[in-house]
Amino acid sequence: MKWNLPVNGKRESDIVWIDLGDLGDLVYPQGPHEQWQDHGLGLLRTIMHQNGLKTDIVSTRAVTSWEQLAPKLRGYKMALMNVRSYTFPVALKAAQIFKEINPDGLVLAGGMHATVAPEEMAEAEAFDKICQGAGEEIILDLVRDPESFPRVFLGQGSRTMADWPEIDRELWPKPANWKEALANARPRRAVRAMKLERNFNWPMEPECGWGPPPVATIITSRVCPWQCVFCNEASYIPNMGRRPVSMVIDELNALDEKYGVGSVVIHDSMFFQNPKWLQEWIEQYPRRANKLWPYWAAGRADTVRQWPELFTALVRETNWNLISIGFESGSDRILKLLNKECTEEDNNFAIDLVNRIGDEMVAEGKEPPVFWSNIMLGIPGETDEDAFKTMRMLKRMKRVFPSISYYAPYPGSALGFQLIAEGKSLMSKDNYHRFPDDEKVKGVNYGFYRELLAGQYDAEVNRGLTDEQQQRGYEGMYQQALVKA
Ligand code: B12
Ligand code: SF4
Repeated sequence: MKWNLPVNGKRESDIVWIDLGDLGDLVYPQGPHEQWQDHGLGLLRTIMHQNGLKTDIVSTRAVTSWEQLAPKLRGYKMALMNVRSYTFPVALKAAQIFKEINPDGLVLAGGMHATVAPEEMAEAEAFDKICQGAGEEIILDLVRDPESFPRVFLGQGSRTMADWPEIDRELWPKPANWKEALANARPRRAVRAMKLERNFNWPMEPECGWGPPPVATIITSRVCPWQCVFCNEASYIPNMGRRPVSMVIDELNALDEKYGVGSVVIHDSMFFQNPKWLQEWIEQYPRRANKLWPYWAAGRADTVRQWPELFTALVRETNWNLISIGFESGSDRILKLLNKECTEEDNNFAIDLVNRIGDEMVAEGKEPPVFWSNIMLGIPGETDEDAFKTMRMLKRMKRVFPSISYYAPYPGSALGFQLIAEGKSLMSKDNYHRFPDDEKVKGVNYGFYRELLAGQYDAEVNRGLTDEQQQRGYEGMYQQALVKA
């Protein structure tokens, strides 16, 4: 039998992890975020390797066509994958290819999509075992004896993240080898692959404009307790103790000593929760971390307003310099509809506070904090005036990276389930995959939003704003800020 090497090196096992994402994302990525590594895969693969279950890795992101993927999967007895709704189409195709060339092979799948849409997974014959929920406490038993599990079953997570091992980052996929890219892609793309390989900093992650490379992504908490109707992950991820501050710092220091760390991305859905933990972070991070690395992390406007001193101390003392806030909308009507539990006033409070802290820091000769501002447009029920208010809110922010997306009805969320049930979702199972400007819900006038982002309604948006605010977001800038969602 002809054995093709997996993307990242020698074949060492008859079990393969298939890392999922759009074809080519690790060859000639469209944007930085597609290059980020999967902590679910990293965690489970680390647990397996530490317990003697060696695996190989193949990534759909490191090839540019299905024809390239197929030979890399030949000869394996088992494939594992972490399926999210946005990777479901890729997962399905990869599983089907795997089964075609390894008819006796088994595909074991878990992840968010398996958790929230198990019936969609079960419909596809290619998935032999489907694990809903967390997998860290069952992965070893599952791989050793898959037949002892029913086809669809509930996994088991750790009680606390303190029980998770540090991810062995060398188990993450590498960016594509440029020579392989040259053999398979057009020369210009191979040049991009070469640049990517050089700048990726594997097994750390690449720079994405948020902070200096190499970037360390980490997760300190697992679940956000709020219930926004477009997200509400608390309804499908069980609560779990946060990783102790000391473990987070030890891990960053160890990564720094081994690979070097330039900046940190804290991938928690909600970093700014649990004041006791945050207070400890303020006390320990500046003292114990090898360096006060700047970091990206997420918060909410209402809690910024509730705990302004804590927030200010985090920004000033721990170098939280990229503050992701899910503002979503600048209109109370829409915020209510989303069950965001934040008001226009909360949003304005957070904006004014960060603007002020930024001005003070500039005056002190320091780097000011910047918002990563999550905004949704095209929410069912949104009026033109609601959308103008949202854009107006964005223009109040002095220093901001806007991250704008059209609302996407993901399964798992209350509003997503409702729109799917009403037949209004345009996100079909073969098109969960999102592009920034595609249309996601029936009845939404996307033409209006495209024009809005292109600056055609600037006169309405600028109403009531100061001259300085009006200058912000030059024509077309918000259009470029539209992200894949
Ligand atoms: C970090 C993160 C990101 C990062 C990095 C993603 C990456 N490369 O992994 C970034 C910022 C890029 C991102 C982007 C997006 N994300 Co995101 N993201 C997360 C977040 C906050 C953490 C993911 C994580 O690492 N969790 C920790 C690991 C350990 O958990 P896990 O991967 O789920 O794996 C566990 C289980 O699922 C299970 N498991 C997994 N695989 C397997 C396999 C087997 C065999 C078994 C047995 C078990 C098993 O065991 C693991 C250990 O417990 C989650 C929310 C969350 N709290 O999980 C959202 C989340 C996954 N993202 C989501 C969404 C919607 C998006 C976006 C579309 C958002 C947007 N609107 O732009 C984009 C899409 C990006 C793209 N490529 O197109 C949704 C997915 C919803 C769904 N139904 O799938 C989530 C759940 C957030 C939410 N509540 O809406 N995201
Ligand atoms: S949108 Fe943000 S605040 Fe709301 S539930 Fe999701 S992570 Fe939590």
